[in-house]
Amino acid sequence: MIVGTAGHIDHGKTALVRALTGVDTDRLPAEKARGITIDLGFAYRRVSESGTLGFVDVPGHEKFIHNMVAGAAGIDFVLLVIAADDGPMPQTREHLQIVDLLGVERGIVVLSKCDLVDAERIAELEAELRSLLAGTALAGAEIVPVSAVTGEGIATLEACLFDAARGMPPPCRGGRFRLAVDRSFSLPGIGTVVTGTVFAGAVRIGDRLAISPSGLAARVRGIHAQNAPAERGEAGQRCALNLVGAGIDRDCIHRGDWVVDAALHAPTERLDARIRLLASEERPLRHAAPVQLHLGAARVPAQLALLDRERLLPGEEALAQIALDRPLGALHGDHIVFRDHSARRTIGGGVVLDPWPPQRGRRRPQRLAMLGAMAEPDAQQALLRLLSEEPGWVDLKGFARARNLTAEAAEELWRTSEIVRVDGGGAFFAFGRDNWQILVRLVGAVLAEHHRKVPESPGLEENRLRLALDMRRLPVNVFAAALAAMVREGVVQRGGPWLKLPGHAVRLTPVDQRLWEGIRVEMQRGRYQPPRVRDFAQTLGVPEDEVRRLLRQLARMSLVVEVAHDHFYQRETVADLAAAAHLLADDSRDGKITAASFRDRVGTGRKLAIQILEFFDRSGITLREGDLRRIRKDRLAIFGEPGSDRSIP
Ligand SMILES: Nc1nc2c(ncn2[C@@H]2O[C@H](COP(=O)(O)OP(=O)(O)OP(=O)(O)O)[C@@H](O)[C@H]2O)c(=O)[nH]1
Ligand SMILES: [Mg+2]
Repeated sequence: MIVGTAGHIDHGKTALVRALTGVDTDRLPAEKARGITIDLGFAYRRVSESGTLGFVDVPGHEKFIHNMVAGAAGIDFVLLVIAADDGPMPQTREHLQIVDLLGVERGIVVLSKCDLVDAERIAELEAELRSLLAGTALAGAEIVPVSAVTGEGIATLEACLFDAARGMPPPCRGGRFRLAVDRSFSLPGIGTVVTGTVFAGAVRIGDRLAISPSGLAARVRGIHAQNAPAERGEAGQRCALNLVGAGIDRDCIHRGDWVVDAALHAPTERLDARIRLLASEERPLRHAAPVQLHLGAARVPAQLALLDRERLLPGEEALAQIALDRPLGALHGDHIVFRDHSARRTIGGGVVLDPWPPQRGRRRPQRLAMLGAMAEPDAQQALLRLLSEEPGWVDLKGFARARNLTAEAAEELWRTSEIVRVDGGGAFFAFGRDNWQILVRLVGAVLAEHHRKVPESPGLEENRLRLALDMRRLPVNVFAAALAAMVREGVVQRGGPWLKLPGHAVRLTPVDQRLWEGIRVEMQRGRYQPPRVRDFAQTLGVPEDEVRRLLRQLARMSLVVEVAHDHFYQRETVADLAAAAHLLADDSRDGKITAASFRDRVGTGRKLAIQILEFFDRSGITLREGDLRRIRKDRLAIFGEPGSDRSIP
């Protein structure tokens, strides 16, 4: 369990941590000189059976709230320290608001410096504190009076703390590894060390990880978990990682970076979130307000764009898109805190819904409905709700990454959900079953309509089909994956670049049919040396363009093949020629053929024989090696069975 302090300056946070751990966490010379905490302090306390408690001591000074937020992100338990003589002060309230916004649900209120006041004052304060805590996650928290000077109450506090540690739900071990870096330094003889709180997953010595947002790769050479050497570290612990790798040194890793499983490295400059403006704010938050955003241990200037309203009143919630001044690692469910742009006060916070949102159409009703679905805490509920909203498909890789699902957890989720999965180009998409049926029917209807209207067309090209779906325009990659699945299922067939319904065959117009019959007679007569387009035009008295158009259409129908420019063969004839080349190769000593031997075998002129062989090279039937060619038997069938003409010379 990781315990964080919180509270106003000078109220005794550091003294309390020393009373609990024996460690003075104020180590900086400036801290010693001024008697205040400036940066985060860390200490540990071994507790027999429930392991070790990690303490993060934060500064109370209002100038160092950014350090406080970085330290408080990721703590499990808060000690809100309030000096009994002073009572609640401005940073008491602000720190309380911050831990509340960060979603810290467990904690104890510590009334410090009890040696300075009488029992009556303590009783009075307890009543005052109850109203301060009302409406926050600490509303029901225990209030423990202590004195770090006399030691009064420390044993009671310890007992409460150990109880809490035992009662802590085991940290959610699921998810890929993710550590929020709060320090990076280098140790002689060891090298680069980063420390931070593990937000999710586990790490082992030897693991290869990424630094985010920089993307540097690092290997874990050593681990300290909760201040002790360890083979592994996991969620709910503070860890120090000794990292090695090209370009890895203490200056390339900073507070606010993440050390993550490489699959989680996807920095973003835009977040969609559900946000809340503190009730203590005097004015509404206007659209496009500039703020300082805190996420994990990071702090970055940002702009808040309200999505579902023009202004946000104090105490209200809204959906917002946050544009960041520089990229940041973020995942669904991450808590954020924002302060005014000059960082003088905390004004609100929230939870990340979509770490990679679109900028265009961000306020459209469909998009807001998607955000509503993403707000579902349960991954399966969220997935199914997303699939029932427009546009009806989900990028599964993105979904698994946003929710930090391991490969196994993701696979299990896909398997147990009523979804249709399609894949293409390394991406995976899901459709809800109903939506998938609608899409299949729509594709079928569009193709059927096209076949009816233009029976001589072999089908629709992929992009024309996609655009014809009208209402359900899918991105190119999603549509390609969906179409590939439909082709596999056999509901759609692919012929070259054309998509058609099974059973659709191109029908020629009566005029074309007659022309084709004339051409075919001539082709068969010419056998391995059929006439060219110009010859047909002359003998049949038809314009060249007409002959060429028809032959190209016949090529799409796989009836003829353009072996050289304007030189078409019947498909069976090409299969015959391929078989001839094959036989010739079999007859030769080395299994190879020459242009001359092929010419002799098929009885054409030399120039044409070479054109045919070059066509075979292009279509992969032959493999050229200088003047020789080998036959690729696996490609022989691409022009189908040889034709009726088995009298191969
Ligand atoms: N009498 C008395 N003095 C205390 C007690 N706890 C802390 N102090 C004194 O109060 C002063 C401030 O204590 P710190 O622990 O440094 O306070 P802090 O909350 O850590 O202050 P920042 O980190 O700067 O916000 C020191 O001079 C302490 O000796 C206590 O229980 N009783
Ligand atoms: Mg301190």
